Amino acid sequence: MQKYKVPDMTCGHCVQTIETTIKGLDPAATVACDLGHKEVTVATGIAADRVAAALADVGFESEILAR
Ligand SMILES: [Cu+2]
Repeated sequence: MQKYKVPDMTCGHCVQTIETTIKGLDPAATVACDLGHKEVTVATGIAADRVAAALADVGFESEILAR
């Protein structure tokens, strides 16, 4: 399970953007956003660096906590 810290994820709209972006990379991905902790948990076969790069492209810098 991949885990990311996403400090700029502050509301439901951010969550929507993040989910849509990750599912755009991998439609089979499972994405869980924890707004309180600003953490995103992802189950996917896509490399964490690619997921982080896609999030950066839509304005969300992230720190990979688990790959
Ligand atoms: Cu937002």
